[in-house]
Amino acid sequence: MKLTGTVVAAYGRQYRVELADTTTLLCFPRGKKSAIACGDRVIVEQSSANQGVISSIEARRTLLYRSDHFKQKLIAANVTQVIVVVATEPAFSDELITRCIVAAESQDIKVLIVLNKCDLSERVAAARAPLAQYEKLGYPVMMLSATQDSALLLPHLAGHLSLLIGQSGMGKSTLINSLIPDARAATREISEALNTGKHTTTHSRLYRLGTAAALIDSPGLTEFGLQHLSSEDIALAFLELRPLLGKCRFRNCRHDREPHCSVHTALGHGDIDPRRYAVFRSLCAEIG
Ligand SMILES: Nc1nc2c(ncn2[C@@H]2O[C@H](COP(=O)(O)OP(=O)(O)OP(=O)(O)O)[C@@H](O)[C@H]2O)c(=O)[nH]1
Ligand SMILES: [Mg+2]
Ligand SMILES: [Zn+2]
Repeated sequence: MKLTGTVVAAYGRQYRVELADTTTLLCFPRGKKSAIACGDRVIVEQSSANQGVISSIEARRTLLYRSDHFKQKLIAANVTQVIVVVATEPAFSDELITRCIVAAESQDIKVLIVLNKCDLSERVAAARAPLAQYEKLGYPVMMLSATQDSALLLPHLAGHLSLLIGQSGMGKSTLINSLIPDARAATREISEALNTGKHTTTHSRLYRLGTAAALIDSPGLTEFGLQHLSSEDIALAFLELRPLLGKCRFRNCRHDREPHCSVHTALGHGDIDPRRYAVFRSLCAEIG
């Protein structure tokens, strides 16, 4: 029997697929090679009461993945909103935020930044300051505490498949548990008790929030390679560069040290944040 379902968890070569009646099947892909992501819509042939074989993947609306010289790693499919989760502690990386935004922009996905753990009030101001650059570009920044007022997020979730992404320890899984009471996602307390190491969440997992919203929790990022993007993709993913593209003297300007470069002029005028420009250059250098 052929059924349509949604991949709600992807671990190694096994996938948990949710069917229309909300039951789930443990599934394996047909054939050796598989590139299936959490959030994928798939056609499944049920092989037993609780198992099945994935025979095909439906066309994706969006696909997020990481890549370096050696490998690609799928993060999630069909996401319509990327929620970058940072926290008042531990410290977070500006560069990683921009990489998440670039990945989202390259797929035309909406971006929301959440500053979590705002209950640690003495740390809020320092953590908030570096986020102003993103707000200036038009990315909304929400300040909340997963343990106290996660409901503030609800109006932003309606109608979306949102991906929670960010470094380890920022509170992504805590947010999931607070928004979805029966989620039971493992959080740091649990992994410390079990001594399972630094990253608590080990694979992406989709959770439904009522019928009109869903969230994907993902493992903490330490790096986010974007080698699959072209230099044009990268430039277009920086909103502040978009109006400048095509205005340099050289058509193939790399906005590095070329004369009469519109990006350098804007940088000199303080119209572009030097930190963002630095990430732009490092992304370009990586695809070299
Ligand atoms: N004070 C405070 N602590 C929080 C809050 N949210 C999460 N934490 C704590 O932060 C730690 C990490 O939370 P997790 O939810 O496991 O973090 P994560 O982002 O899912 O981490 P990975 O799965 O490793 O990527 C836990 O000890 C949480 O209790 C918050 O709003 N306030
Ligand atoms: Mg987690
Ligand atoms: Zn230029």
